[in-house]
Amino acid sequence: MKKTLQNILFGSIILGAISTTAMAAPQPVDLSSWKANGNGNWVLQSGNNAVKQTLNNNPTVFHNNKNSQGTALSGQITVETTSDDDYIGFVLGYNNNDLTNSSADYLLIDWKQGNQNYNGTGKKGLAISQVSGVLGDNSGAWAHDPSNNVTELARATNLGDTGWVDYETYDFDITFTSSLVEVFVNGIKELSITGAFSNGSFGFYNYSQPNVLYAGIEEVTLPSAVPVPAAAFMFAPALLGFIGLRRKVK
Ligand SMILES: [Ca+2]
Ligand SMILES: [Ca+2]
Ligand SMILES: [Ca+2]
Repeated sequence: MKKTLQNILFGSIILGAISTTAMAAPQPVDLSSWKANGNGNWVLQSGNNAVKQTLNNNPTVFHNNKNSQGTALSGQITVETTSDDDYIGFVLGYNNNDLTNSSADYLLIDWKQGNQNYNGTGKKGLAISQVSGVLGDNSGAWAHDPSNNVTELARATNLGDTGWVDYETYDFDITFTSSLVEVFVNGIKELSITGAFSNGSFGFYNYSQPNVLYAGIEEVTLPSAVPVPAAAFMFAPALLGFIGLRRKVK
């Protein structure tokens, strides 16, 4: 388990719950049962623990087709080409075929490499948006245009105006709950939003960017929020100290 995921889990324990069960080390997620939507070509890699999307085309999603709220998700993403400069990322709270669903309601985490005028101005950088309806090859997906169903909620703290780099592998960690979504890149918190988020699946997202590899995906169920037992207040200072020590050595 990566340090960031451990910190998220310890943070959750302090905030709301004590788990009496030892957590098993997460296993890489088997992607062979995931579903592809839209105009992509998602090619499972040997072992079914990685997938590469190969087409420069309209929005496409590859998702786990189950409710994923209350989980912490992690893995690596790499663009394996120097060609093009477009969108890579994730969806949260997605339901099958939402790309073409006029009633769709989910979160889009997208990251563009370079600025580009096409359907409006597509800006480089990492952001999170609310999708409310069909997501197509238009100013919604390209420029986060609310009139085409995409409303940008926040841009990343450090990477909000910074594109991804060709052939560089990024670690990501995502916390997905009904009221909080956080995104860490290489262990650094980049996005944190609160709200009332709809349930649905976790998935990968590409728009107009070929040769995007997703690998090492892990999913851990977060401790559910329950009233904090008195013992938690005894443990919390020790845990905080522990996390503080870990953060200093990053
Ligand atoms: Ca490029
Ligand atoms: Ca482009
Ligand atoms: Ca393109």
